[in-house]
Amino acid sequence: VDLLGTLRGILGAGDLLTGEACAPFESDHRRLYQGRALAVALPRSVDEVARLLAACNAARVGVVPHGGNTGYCGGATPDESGTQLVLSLARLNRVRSVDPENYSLIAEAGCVLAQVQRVAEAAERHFPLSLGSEGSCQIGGNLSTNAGGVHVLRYGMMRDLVLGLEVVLADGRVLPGLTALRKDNTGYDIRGLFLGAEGTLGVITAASLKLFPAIQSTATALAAVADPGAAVTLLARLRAASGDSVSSFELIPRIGIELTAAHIPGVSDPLTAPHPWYALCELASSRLGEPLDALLTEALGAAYEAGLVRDAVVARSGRERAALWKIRESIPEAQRHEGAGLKHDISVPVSALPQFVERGAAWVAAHVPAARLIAYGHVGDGNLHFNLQGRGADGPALLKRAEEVRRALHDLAAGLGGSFSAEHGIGRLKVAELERYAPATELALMHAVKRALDPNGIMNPGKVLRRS
Ligand code: 2HG
Ligand code: ZN
Repeated sequence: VDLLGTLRGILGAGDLLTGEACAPFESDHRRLYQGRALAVALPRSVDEVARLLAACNAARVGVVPHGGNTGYCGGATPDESGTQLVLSLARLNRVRSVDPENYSLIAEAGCVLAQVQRVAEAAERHFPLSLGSEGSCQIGGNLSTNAGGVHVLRYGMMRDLVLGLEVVLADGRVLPGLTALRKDNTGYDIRGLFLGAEGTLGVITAASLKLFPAIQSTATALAAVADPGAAVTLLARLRAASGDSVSSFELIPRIGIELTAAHIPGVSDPLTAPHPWYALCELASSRLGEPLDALLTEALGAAYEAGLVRDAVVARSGRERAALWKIRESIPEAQRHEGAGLKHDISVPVSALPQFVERGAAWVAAHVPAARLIAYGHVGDGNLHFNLQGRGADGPALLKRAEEVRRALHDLAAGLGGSFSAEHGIGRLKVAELERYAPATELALMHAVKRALDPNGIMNPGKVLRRS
């Protein structure tokens, strides 16, 4: 039987794309990967997803789940064979219910993250996952990659925000699990397997998510510091001094200010003199009228007296706050303007972060002197985007050295008890890295789980694990 004919019978008119129409689904947003799809399916119900997977499983056709396509590791791009079906969850995009008293809501996989944040806000609640691509990334992708972002230090990663999941298994069976329970000790954490699995075990179609009290007061500052060590010490002090109300703490290097000011309209250096490093700090509280500005100003003043902070600016309005965040959020875009570069998404214990930066920067200076280091990100989580940027014609030469640079930096992170993938996942890009750094026993268990849940190997083949 002709699979496309079967799929057409399952889906509504216009919900199966072929030929040219597949193009937007065949490459990642950075265009590092270019695949070719058999077709793109855009189901509108869980039942359609289930029937579609059953059909693909029977036909042994690979299925590549696809969300907002904002990933960094090629996890949502089909391979070059033209035989894989891309399964877009975009039309499964309803918030099914909100339960303010239970502090939870149920959202379908294709909901855009910002949409979920808005629905929570309308119910006087807060959904805390927040990242640069929140206007286009989708909940299914956030769940499948265990997304992080800028509030992890306070609320945890996506995995920590999940109460229940609804999943369609590779053979089309539906795993119903949209509970909204904080407590539920009933055997193995089967649902947990799908979080961070990048669609290699099944397709998440909906999730029951945790909400928090609405944020009523915030205070935001950009503090200049001498080095990442000072930033780490400042964070520890701020957490203690603020009743643990630090909700973001992001490291920005001088070059981050320079590149965003050069490329992004409206961005300028808010301080009078240049400094080597900056920390973007934010406090947040659910209490109305909490004097967080005063608290932050006082804590930064004390840190200045102690020689920890060199200068600082506290935002006095929503506009000033947005301007500070714009510097941080625009770094990836500014990097794109500068041409080719290498990205690394490492994490180490927060206490080891200064050492990582020092040793990593020394390695880059010694071995890749032409590259500019742009190390920035989520200090509070020990997670840095340790990126190397080429300059014009140097870009392609830098890309040729990706393997060597990756090895040095990932070995350095591993040596400090860290990870080569903090929040961007494995996708296609880091399959070999997982094989190298995961303990052999763990890798064997991953393959065993994969075989158990997807015996025909149809779910996102070649992502996370090598095809076996
Ligand atoms: C961020 O924190 C994203 O801005 C992207 O995770 C990081 O571009 C990057 O390397
Ligand atoms: Zn990040």
